[in-house]
Amino acid sequence: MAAHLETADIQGIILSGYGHLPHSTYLFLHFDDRAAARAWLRELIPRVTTSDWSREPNGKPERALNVAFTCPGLEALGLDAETVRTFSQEFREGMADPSRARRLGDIRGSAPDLWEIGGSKTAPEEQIHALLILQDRTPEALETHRTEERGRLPAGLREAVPAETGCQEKSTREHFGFRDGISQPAVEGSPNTRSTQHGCIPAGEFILGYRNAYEVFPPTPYLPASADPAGCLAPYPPEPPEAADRRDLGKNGSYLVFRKLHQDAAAWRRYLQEQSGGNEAEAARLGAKMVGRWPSGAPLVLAPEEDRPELGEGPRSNDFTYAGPDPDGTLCPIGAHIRRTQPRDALVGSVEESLRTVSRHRILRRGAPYGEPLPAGSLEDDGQPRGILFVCINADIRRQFEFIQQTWANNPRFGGLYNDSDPLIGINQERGQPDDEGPWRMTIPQTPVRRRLEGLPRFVQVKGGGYYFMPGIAALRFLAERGEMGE
Ligand code: N7H
Repeated sequence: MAAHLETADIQGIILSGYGHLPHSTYLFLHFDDRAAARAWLRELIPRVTTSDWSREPNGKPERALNVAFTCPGLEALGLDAETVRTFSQEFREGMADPSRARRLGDIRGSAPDLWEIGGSKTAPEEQIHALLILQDRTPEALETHRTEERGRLPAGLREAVPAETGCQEKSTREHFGFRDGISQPAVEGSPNTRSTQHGCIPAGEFILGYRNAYEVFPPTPYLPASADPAGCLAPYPPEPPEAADRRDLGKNGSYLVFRKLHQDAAAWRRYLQEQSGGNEAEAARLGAKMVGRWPSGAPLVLAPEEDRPELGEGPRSNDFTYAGPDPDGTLCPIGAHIRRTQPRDALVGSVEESLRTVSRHRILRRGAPYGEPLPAGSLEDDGQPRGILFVCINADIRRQFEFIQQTWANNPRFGGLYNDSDPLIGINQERGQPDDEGPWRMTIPQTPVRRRLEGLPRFVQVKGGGYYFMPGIAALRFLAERGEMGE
């Protein structure tokens, strides 16, 4: 039976992509003063959007506000070292840590020492402590919202780096020309979930305090009950026999991954043009083979020959598998971006085994494109910032986000391939990198002979990132009111 989710305690962005609020802004805050930070948080909590929309006038929030913290941010709020140690290692180390960067393939032009946000060269006084995400219906409403929230930042709190702004309207395409954000896991027990043909993913894959795909509770941060005399927090562990002396700081919270990913749209267009000898239809076909969907979102498995926009909309857009119709990747290449990042029933062994394994490596994607599109037809980079503000939610960063990036996207031998990489987010050729360090390729099975794309440029560059903890509402209150211990 699906677990009952405590929606009023779960931040709204965890269970909803807020499709009706496509305009988003990301404020990166630094706390200079602990008391000011706590006072700000206390005052912020009533405005935090939860997943309980039962009292919203039109059944949906008019605007959304969600908040998450880095590990230094929790320390700056006064969380003691012993409690901080109960958070996951990857969260404590942070995305810019050399061992995380190695796993993620954040090297050369994507290395954390070059980042604009959260990089390894960030001075202590510029460190990011909190991420405030605002979402609204229109750019004007977003501007008003941002001005209001900025006006509420007290002395002792400031923006560490410039804010980012994204837009994920249904009609807009990301910078390589594709519809994005189509496939999301269905979360068991969520009010917003429509189950897919393969059912739902257990809530504990995305929310701490519920059973996950291993049927156990995900690791969660905790603290001694003596630190929570008012009993704000849930018992830990979440089921009997409870340890009477511990409280669960993670309950109804999650981990949020942020990545600023620059897209070189001109390089993408040039590469497709070169590889197709200037034939537009062939360029579109190759682009679709690299993504696994056509620009409309129609999946290649269902529309192998040409784009069929009616298949890019609605439930059909996600109603497909690989093992039966396409075991060899003739319709959708095994190395295509969507097949690597969610291999569905075709990863290992039987269909059931594959689905079970894949269910342990899912993420809820919540990001949005940023920047103006490269003008139509242009093949030259105009130097403007554009890309995706990639945001995803998962209960276990290492087993979910990092695994997808490292073991599926960056893996040269993924799915029986040899020396290929994800054409969108893999470690491909950077400007000036000698050809013999390659081959940076992608295999497209087809008859009579397979096609090999060689010398794939690194179209996507990492410009920033961070690992955040997004607490439940009770835990937010705890952090604001009682977090100071052992001082
Ligand atoms: Fe990807 N793109 O816009 O071309 N992605 N992605 N992604 N991605 C997907 O199915 C893209 C990135 C996933 O369930 C689509 O929603 C770009 C990272 C996953 O079938 C398109 C960038 C990671 C899926 C893109 C980027 C992922 C997915 C098809 C970087 C994780 C769902 C639309 C700039 C580490 C797969 C859709 C499924 C789909 C694009 C990044 C993961 C069009 C440009 C970093 C899990």
